Amino acid sequence: DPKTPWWQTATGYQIYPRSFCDSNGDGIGDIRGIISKLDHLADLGIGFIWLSPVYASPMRDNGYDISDYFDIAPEFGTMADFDAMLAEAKRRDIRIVMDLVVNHCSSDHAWFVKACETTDCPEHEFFYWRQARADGGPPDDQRACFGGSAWHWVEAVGKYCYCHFGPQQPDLNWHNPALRREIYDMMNWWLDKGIGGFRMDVIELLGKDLEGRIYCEGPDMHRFVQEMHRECLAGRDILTVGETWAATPDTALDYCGQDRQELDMVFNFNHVQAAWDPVLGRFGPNIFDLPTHKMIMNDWQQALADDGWNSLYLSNHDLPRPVSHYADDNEFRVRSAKMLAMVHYLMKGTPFIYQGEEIGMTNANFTSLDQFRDIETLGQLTEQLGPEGSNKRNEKSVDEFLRNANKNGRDNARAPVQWNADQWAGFGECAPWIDINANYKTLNVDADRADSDGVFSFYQQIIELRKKDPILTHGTFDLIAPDLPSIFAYHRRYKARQLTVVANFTSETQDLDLPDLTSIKVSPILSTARHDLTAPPSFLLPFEGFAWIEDV
Ligand code: ISL
Ligand code: CA
Repeated sequence: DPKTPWWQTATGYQIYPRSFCDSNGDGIGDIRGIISKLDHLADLGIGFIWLSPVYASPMRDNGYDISDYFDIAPEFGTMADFDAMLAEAKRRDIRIVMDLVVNHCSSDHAWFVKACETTDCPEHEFFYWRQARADGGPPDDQRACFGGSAWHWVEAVGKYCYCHFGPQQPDLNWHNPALRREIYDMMNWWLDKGIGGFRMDVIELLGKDLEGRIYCEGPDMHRFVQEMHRECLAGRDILTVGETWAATPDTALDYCGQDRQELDMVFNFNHVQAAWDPVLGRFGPNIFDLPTHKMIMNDWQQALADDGWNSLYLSNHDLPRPVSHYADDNEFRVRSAKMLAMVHYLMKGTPFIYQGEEIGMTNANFTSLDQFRDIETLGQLTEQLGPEGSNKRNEKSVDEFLRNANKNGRDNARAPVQWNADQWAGFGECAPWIDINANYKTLNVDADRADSDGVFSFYQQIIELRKKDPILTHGTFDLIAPDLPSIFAYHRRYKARQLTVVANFTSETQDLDLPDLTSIKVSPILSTARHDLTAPPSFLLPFEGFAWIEDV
């Protein structure tokens, strides 16, 4: 077999610490809470954790606004807790991949504080400053991701500062060499501690060209990622994955092609955005369409067939719950959860499971605006309906916003992990910082794990298969019947063996008369509903999935 890096057979698991497990009864998940659940993750079989930020932060964006890259936020614990987590994870053969948020920092970071005190300190150049227009307005009309102008007026400096996300997340000026040196030293400090690599937050935004109004994939971005590779990543046995909303099958290899010396893989968001309203974005209605989804998956599989590597995921801390978004979170919830995992995690790439997905958790379904916590959701609320008291806010418009935020807002994934049926769902000992989904009494880790036919045990099987069967690591990918509106089917082939995956994305039984399907006796490897199948079925039950391997 070709030489296989560990991250090609390992499965990842994303932890959003605030919502994972609260060890000390303050309502906020923390590092000690994570340590207490490492056995759960070891049982699942994962090889690494992607840990969302735990660094010191005022938490305006729940840690994606870092005020000290060398320290741990007190609500999450201490550096000693972090080191203990690293060691405890290592004991279980689990690596820890850190979130690297270096497109911006917090306005509480010492760099920004100094940058505002005086203009002739090196730190002042770490940020982007512009004069006001003659009328006092911002240099241009760019909107911030979380609402309002992207140009934030800083009175002490008498200039505008560029903030792509929120006004307290000033963008870092990557064209400044001293800034880059600071970042690389910081990265090496963490890598020397023995972490398993980095997930790189909005890496495509580095080196933006504000004059030319090119924010994403600007002219110097790849140069900086290559420099980062030379300075920090080269020669280390780590995993790197970039968050890239703009990457396409045509540009993916610019980040992860072997000869590029940049990253191991990126997160593809083409399928995520394809389900968003073209104008209203994520807060518009959901327009998920299976043929489009299949085409995008196929394009990425083909583009990275021989070079680079795919990441595979169904959700993360910014996205809705997969059963709610792609399938059914009600009657067929369990079957849907298994089917989605089967279809996506048997493709070529490294799966990233988001916390709670391994038991098929569902969207939060809030009923009132005051339950939302997310800076983006609240910012977009104001952006779309005006501030509280505005005449654009009425029962109808609020209802509609609620409906859309419940479908696609970021708080869906941030409701606490449901561990058991006790009060507070076993998350902690008091009301958490964000509401628990009422379905925790029946939908929880204890209940699901007690069921040998539950979602967890199905995920265990997938993860185990990925570790041991090279067809999953190296096999080719061929989509079957791309236009079929209700069925996702594909083949993978490696060394005279063929894997076939078929799945029904609808709530109705579907006939299965696809071309390219054999009818000989086969060995099923995964089945989401019927366990007595010994040949490819002639129909699929609602949300049923089936996978088998045969010699060819
Ligand atoms: O969906 C989005 C764009 O409309 C944003 O919510 C998207 O999540 C963001 O562009 C990129 O996300 C990453 O960086 C953000 C942070 O809030 C997210 O949690 C993180 O994943 C700023 O650091
Ligand atoms: Ca806590």
